Amino acid sequence: MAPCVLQVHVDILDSDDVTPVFPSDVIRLEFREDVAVSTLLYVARAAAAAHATVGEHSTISYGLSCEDEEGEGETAAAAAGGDDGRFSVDRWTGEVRLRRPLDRELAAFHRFSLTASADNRHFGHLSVLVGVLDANDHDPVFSRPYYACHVTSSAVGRVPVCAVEATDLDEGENGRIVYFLLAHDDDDDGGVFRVDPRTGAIYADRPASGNRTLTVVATDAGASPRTSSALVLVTSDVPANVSCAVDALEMIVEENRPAHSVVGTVRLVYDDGTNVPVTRYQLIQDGGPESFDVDVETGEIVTKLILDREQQADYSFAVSAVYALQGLSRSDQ
Ligand SMILES: [Ca+2]
Ligand SMILES: [Ca+2]
Ligand SMILES: [Ca+2]
Repeated sequence: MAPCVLQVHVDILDSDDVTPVFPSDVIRLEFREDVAVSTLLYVARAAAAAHATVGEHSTISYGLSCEDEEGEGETAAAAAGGDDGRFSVDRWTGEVRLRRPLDRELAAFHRFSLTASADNRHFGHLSVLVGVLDANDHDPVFSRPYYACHVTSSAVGRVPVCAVEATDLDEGENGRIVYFLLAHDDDDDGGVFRVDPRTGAIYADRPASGNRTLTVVATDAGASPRTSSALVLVTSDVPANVSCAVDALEMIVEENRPAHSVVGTVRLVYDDGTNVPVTRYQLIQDGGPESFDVDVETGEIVTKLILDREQQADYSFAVSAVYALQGLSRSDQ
């Protein structure tokens, strides 16, 4: 019998002939940490291998896998998403999307690998490096909810009476803190205290008596600044000096003005010129008809009747003020 000869033709393709090729080995991307989940980050495009037969190896599918810290090798758990599922790639379109939020304060850098394959056996690789840029997503945080400050007579000027401190986890201007004191509508500090906007040190420009509460604010320098505040409880052993200040020691009023015409106002002030909170003013007239009156709350002095210069040209009287100071009630004339 004649031998049956079967001619077999074998094409040997090395892996280069069937492995899809990315345009480069590595690509670097950068996104702000507040980029929305589902955002399209990148579209992978691998070219079919040169010798791939149309209809056989022309359909490329993509996959995504984590790389380890050093970027060497790949973990086996890969197909669905890289970096604990933070990123995903569409198997057929190559669209890479964000699946979980970025957070620069936790990870400023991510790395994963895209794969492309036409036969599910030979894979082309693309390393993707994602840099995470800062967004201003943290408020300044004070080291304490409130601070205690004690003022002495000598602690004036260049020596800070205390210091506050706030930190901000953001980067650059988003984390640079500026301090300022909040002005209270009802305070009469008259600018006694100031805070160094950069260091948070608090200074008293004048001896300040009495206890008070300041509000210190920390704001970051981001484009949309974020702020927080803390209380500063100030105690003082500076004795309060109280003195009378009269708008005009010599008040002049024209004769024949109707009753209840305003003559002037008396005030009681501290040494620094701020008003003493007076609870009651009282007018003391020695003898004669009572020609004047004082508003018990405002210290405003008014006439009680029509004055006649020919009858009496000068009047003299005293005003007493009752005020509370450090728990004591005092009366000054
Ligand atoms: Ca963040
Ligand atoms: Ca911030
Ligand atoms: Ca941030």
